[in-house]
Order: sequence, then C-alpha cells, then structure tokens
Amino acid sequence: MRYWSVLFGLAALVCVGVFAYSPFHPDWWLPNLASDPNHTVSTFGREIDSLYVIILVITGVAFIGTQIALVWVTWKYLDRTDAQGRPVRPATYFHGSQRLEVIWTIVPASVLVFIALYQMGTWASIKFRSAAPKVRPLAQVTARQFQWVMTYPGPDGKLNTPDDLHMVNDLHFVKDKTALIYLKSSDVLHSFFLPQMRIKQDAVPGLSIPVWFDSDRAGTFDLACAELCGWGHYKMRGNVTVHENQAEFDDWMQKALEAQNVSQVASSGGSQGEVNPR
Ligand SMILES: [Cu+2]
Repeated sequence: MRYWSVLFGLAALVCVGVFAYSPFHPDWWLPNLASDPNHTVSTFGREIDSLYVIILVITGVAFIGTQIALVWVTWKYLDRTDAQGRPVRPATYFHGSQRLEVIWTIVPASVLVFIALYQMGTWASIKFRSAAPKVRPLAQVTARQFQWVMTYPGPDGKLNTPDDLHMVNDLHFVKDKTALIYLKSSDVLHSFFLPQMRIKQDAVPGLSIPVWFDSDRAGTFDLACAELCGWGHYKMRGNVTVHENQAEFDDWMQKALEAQNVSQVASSGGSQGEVNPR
C-alpha cells in the first residue's frame, strides 16, 4: 500500500491550499482594519509585513520541496516482497554522505544569515533606543496583573505631576503622528501588542522601555497582552483610538480630564467636605 505517500501528499496539498487562499480572506491573513483589509496602517507594519512575506516564500519553497521529496521517496521505495515473502529489493546500508551533509548545512545557514542581515535595518528603526523619535512622550503605560494603566501628561505636558490623566486599557493617539510611550511593568513580564500596527514589546519590571508607532488611518484598534502573565491574562485587552487630528485628541483629553476631576471631587466627599448621603 502506498498509504503513507498519499497521506503525506494530501496533507501537504491542504497546507499549501490554505496558505494560497489566506491572503484573499481578511480574517485568515494579517490583522488589518475590516474596512480596508489590504492596507497595513503603520509605517513599520508595512516593513514587517514585507519581511514576513519574504520569510513565508523562503519557508514555503523549502516546505514544498521537502514534501515533494518525501512523497516521491515513499512512493518509489515502497517495501515490496515476492511470493515467498522475501524483499524484492534488499536494503542497503551506508555511512551517510559527506557531500549531502555539507550542502544541507550550508544552504539553510546562508538563508538564515541572509534573513538576519536583511531585517537588521527594520529592527534597528523599530527597536533601537538611538532611533527613538524626538517627540514629546504620549503616555506612560504600566502593565500589571491584569490591566494596562495609561498615564497621559496633563496640560503642563509633564508626566508624574498632579494634573496627569489616568486611564485603564484605553490608548489614544493622533493619525500620522508618531506616538512614543514609555512601557513599564509593576509585577511580572507582560507584552504590549498592537496587532494592527505590528508592534510587540515586552514590559519588564524595573525597566522603562520606549516604544513608538504610528497609524495612517483613524479608527479603533486592539491592544492585547502577548505574554501569558497569569490567570487573568485574557483580561488585558485594551482599546486603541486613533484620532483624526490633534484637535479631536485634545477634545477627548479635555473631556477625560473633566470626568476624572469630577470623580476625584466625588470620592473626596465634595468640594466643601460634604459626604454623599448614600
Ligand atoms: Cu499581561
């Protein structure tokens, strides 16, 4: 029976078929806006996507090549016996092939070196501190079990002053402007993940890590924690709002500050020290 070669062949065909179909189905491909599924909103995202596609093509060619070899070998060298139950083609034993060993070491090694060198520029512009944009920080984001605490500088433009705005799981920034945050963790490792912007950065206790990103579309996006950080890991889902322009952002900030001040007055028992009769 050539059962195994048929099975391996079919499995490989299904895999290749699924991959070929995925780019045409928004939910199966890389996360983008539902209204514009073929557009990646962030500058780095487009670079990351092209790297991803290059790696996918390399691994795809290797996958198809090895699957064809596997199916062909299992098909051709089927274990057959004659009427007396003896093998038609006795097995031969040999001690490897030095030439093959050298080839299949050098080829993957050169591919890996190529990928390592090719992605260096992108990596540097996304992750190196020296590449961090010289802009006013948008916020400080502190991860903790199990939420994102966002602290925005208030009207004085400085962080860690009494007029700061504190939000939970709610990130806001402006379209076409690079947003710079400082990422912290107050307990364990978390990972700040903006899928549509293709940004992922670990939040490490004791470190304040600059993270920057942008979007050329306004709208609402996702924030997730990409590091299993405890039982409530799934709760660390946040909302990202990209505002159309600075005025819209300022408007939101103004309203949020007012709401925060109202709740502060209420929790301190009113401005005259009256206690809410509840
Ligand atoms: Cu987490």
